[in-house]
Amino acid sequence: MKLLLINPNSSPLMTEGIAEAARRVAAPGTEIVATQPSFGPASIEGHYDDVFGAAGVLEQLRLAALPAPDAVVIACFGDPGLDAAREATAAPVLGTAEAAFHVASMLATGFSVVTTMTRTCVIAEHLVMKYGFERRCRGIHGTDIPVLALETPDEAVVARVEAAAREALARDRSGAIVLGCAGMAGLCGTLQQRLGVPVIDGVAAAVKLAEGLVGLGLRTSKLGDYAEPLPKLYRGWAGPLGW
Ligand code: 2AL
Repeated sequence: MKLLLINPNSSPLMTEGIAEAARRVAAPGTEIVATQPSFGPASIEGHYDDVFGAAGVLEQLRLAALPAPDAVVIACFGDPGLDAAREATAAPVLGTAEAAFHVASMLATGFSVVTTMTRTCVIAEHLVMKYGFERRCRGIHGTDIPVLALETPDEAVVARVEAAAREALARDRSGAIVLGCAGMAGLCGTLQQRLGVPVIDGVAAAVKLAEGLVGLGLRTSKLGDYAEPLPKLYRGWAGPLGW
């Protein structure tokens, strides 16, 4: 199967790291095609960045239409453009946060999220509420590590995430840690080894869930709000993105 992995930020180096993490867990028959938008922010660290990241996801989804991917993963913890992408294709589309929350909930009664900039915590909080995980998510913790510092993480960065995770596990009485940034994908194995609890990277979780959905022959419902967008004129720079 062809899995389109879209990094919604415009950093090719981060795309490479995320793609590597995805390929480590992908089944032999899964081809990971990784890409990032041609425009927009180098990292997504707030609501403003998120809007442009979402538009970039749709740009890449439109460009990848032929041959159509069998599944799509949006590799950013804010899940930018997830609902819109589900309108734009019938292939299953998975978000990083959404996939991580589902997987964490099957491994522990409660989980904590450890993320990047503290200001992004509210974005994760909104997603917890949107997806209905309020009863399972016991805390969301910022580390104030900039997203781009995760492109080439040194031991100081890993130690900061580890310390935040340890504090979260104790303070929240959680049994699992969800990594709150796609850029943390490469740290997952090390952190799990050091913490001794399940550590969930949403990118890997989304890849495996996508393979599962494709294996089950399931596609996105086109009944209701995930039906194709209504055709209309898109003006200005967004012209080519109109349906
Ligand atoms: C992210 C992410 O996953 N990619 C990005 O650019 N920003 N999320 C985050 N919480 O910082």
